[in-house]
Amino acid sequence: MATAHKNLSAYDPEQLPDARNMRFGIVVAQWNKEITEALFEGAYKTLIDNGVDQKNIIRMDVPGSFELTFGAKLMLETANVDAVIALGCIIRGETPHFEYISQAVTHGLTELNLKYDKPVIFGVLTTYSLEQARDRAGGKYGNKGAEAAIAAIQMADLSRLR
Ligand code: RBF
Repeated sequence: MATAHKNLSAYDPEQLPDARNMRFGIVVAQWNKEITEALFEGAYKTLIDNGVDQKNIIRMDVPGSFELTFGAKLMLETANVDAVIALGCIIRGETPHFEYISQAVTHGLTELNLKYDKPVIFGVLTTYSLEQARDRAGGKYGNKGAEAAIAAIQMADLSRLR
C-alpha cells in the first residue's frame, strides 16, 4: 500500500519549528479505539517531546471518523488552538461504508482548512485490515499519529506568517 515505505515517524527534532508556545487540539474518533488510542499516544508524546506544554494539548473524543469534521470545527471555534489534529481509523474489510466515510471526512477536513485560518491535520488511517492499521499505529511502519503531530507543528508555524 502507498504508505508502506513512507515513514516520517523518524524525524530530526532540530529541523522542526519551536513548538513551546503552541497550542493543539486533538480530535479522536472512538471507532477502532485500539488503533485511535495508539495514534493519540503517538501524537501526544511527539508534541510533549517537542516542548508543548501538556495544558496546551486539548483532547476531544467523537463517536467515529464521520464526526471528526464537526469535532475539529468545534475545536477551531472554541479552544483557541494553533492547529487541530484529527485522528481516526476506517478499515475497508470491516466497513461497507468505507468509501463514503473516507470521502466525507477527507472533504470535511479539507473544507475546514479552506474556511478557517488555522490548519487541520489529517490523521485518519484508511486500511484494508486491522493488521495494516496496527502496522501504522506504533507498528512496523511507525505511528501516523506521531507524523500528524509533526505536520501540525510545521503547519502551525507556517500559519503564523499571516
Ligand atoms: N467510523 C470509523 O471511524 N471507522 C469505521 O471503520 C467505521 N465504520 C462504520 C461502518 C458502518 C456500517 C457505519 C454505519 C458506521 C461506521 N463508522 C466508522 C462510524 C461513523 O464514522 C459514524 O460515527 C457513524 O456513522 C455515526 O454518524
